[in-house]
Amino acid sequence: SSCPSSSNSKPSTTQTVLGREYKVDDYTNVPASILKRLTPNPDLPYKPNHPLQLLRSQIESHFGSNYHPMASPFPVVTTTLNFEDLGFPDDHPGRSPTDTYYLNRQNCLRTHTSAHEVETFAKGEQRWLLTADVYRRDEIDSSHYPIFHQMEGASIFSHEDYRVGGKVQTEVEEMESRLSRSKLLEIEDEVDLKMAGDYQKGHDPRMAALAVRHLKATLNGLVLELFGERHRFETSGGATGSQAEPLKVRWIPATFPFTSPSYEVEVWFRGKWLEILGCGVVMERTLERANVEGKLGWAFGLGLERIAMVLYSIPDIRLFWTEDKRFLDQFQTSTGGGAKRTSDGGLITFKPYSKFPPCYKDVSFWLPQTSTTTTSSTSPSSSSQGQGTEAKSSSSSSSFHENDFFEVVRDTVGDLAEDVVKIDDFTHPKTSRRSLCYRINYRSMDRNLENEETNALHSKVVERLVNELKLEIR
Ligand code: FA5
Ligand code: MG
Repeated sequence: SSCPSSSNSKPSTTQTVLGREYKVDDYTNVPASILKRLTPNPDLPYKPNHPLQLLRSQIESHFGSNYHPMASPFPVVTTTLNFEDLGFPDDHPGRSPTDTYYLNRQNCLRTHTSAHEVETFAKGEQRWLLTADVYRRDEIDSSHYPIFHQMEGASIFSHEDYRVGGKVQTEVEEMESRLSRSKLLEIEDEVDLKMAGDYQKGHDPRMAALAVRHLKATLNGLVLELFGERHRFETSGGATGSQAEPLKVRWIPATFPFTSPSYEVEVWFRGKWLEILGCGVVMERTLERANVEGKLGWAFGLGLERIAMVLYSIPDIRLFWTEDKRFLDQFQTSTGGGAKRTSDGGLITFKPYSKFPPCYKDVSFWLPQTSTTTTSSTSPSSSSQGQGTEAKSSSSSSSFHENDFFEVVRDTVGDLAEDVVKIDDFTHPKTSRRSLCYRINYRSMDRNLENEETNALHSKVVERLVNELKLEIR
């Protein structure tokens, strides 16, 4: 697919990514700051005992030898793999260049590990786990980062295995009875099948229902493994689980173009519902594209950072990228295999080292005037709509999209931006021109930022906003 480099190809019309060449076109939007972080063999680019690595191994060993851990594939995928094969309609908001990094119209940085479902099933894999770096243009705060990691898991069985008393039923009953004995898990599941999406046309509803039960028992077991012990530890001060509150999990109906029925799983943890994964019964389309016949099953995709932040009390997503030993050393006390415990049997909890002072800088600007400005004062707010179909409205007026603003900030100052919030949104009553004000909070995780350095960074950001986004500073 990539054109061979020839002496007459102009350097400005192609871009080389890890030795592969991509033709630049009107969709190309991957900034240098992201390009330089792609790694040739992105098998979690971390040191041993990095918290993401610990979490990944804990999940892999929980799933055991039935599930084959796959190597992380190359991060650039075709839009066919990332979207079309999975049934994303052409106008799905997740496909917009405001949300996705494109090398060109045909190739993007994968936005989710589901991009590898078709290939993996096509290899004949039936029960597998695949962990990889994924990329999304998104807002800037303590839980969003343009690069994060997902783990995809899937399990398919042949129709034969779904018969009464067959392999699937046996496994389901085993898992369900283990869960009910644990008494640690309270599952809220008042999901009406209609809301979670119908069983698929080609599926025998009894098989699909059993696949859903298998999915639920499997993932409830994972939740118990990840959060159960910690929960017991916290609510009863380390005592045994007898009087501990059960861990609450809920299954929320969801919509993904590549599963039906579909769910999001949330866990009640430290006073909040935390979304940890999306999942569902794999669309027939996916298996057809993979040339797999006579099988059905489920897939899930979970966000490793989000879970690790909660499990290990990591307050800021940028910490996963720090080289600071004060962070990394805290996870070195493993006891081997899985390693979620310290040497004295406690659970690893990150102890934040002293925070350096923040430094706020505001920037106010008028949006560029466009020919047909249907200015609306409703705030566009968060742009991330994930890979489901719960589309949020993106930016209202003109061609401005928040993610372009965030990208300039990220690309200019990197991890020195802690968060960016919109603090004003105003439309002039006479001219109908719209003005926005954002507050950028500059703070290093590792060192003190001098005011002069921050000023210089901020001026650079402002300069790029003017030159690249044509914003008029107020
Ligand atoms: C997906 O990406 C689907 N591919 C998941 C899936 C797989 C559904 C297989 C069905 C079958 P979503 O966009 O909701 O869905 O992301 C999945 C998880 O990734 C979220 O639950 C969250 O834990 C994590 N996540 C999403 N966006 C971010 C982000 N910007 N930063 C960190 N973690 C994120
Ligand atoms: Mg989601």
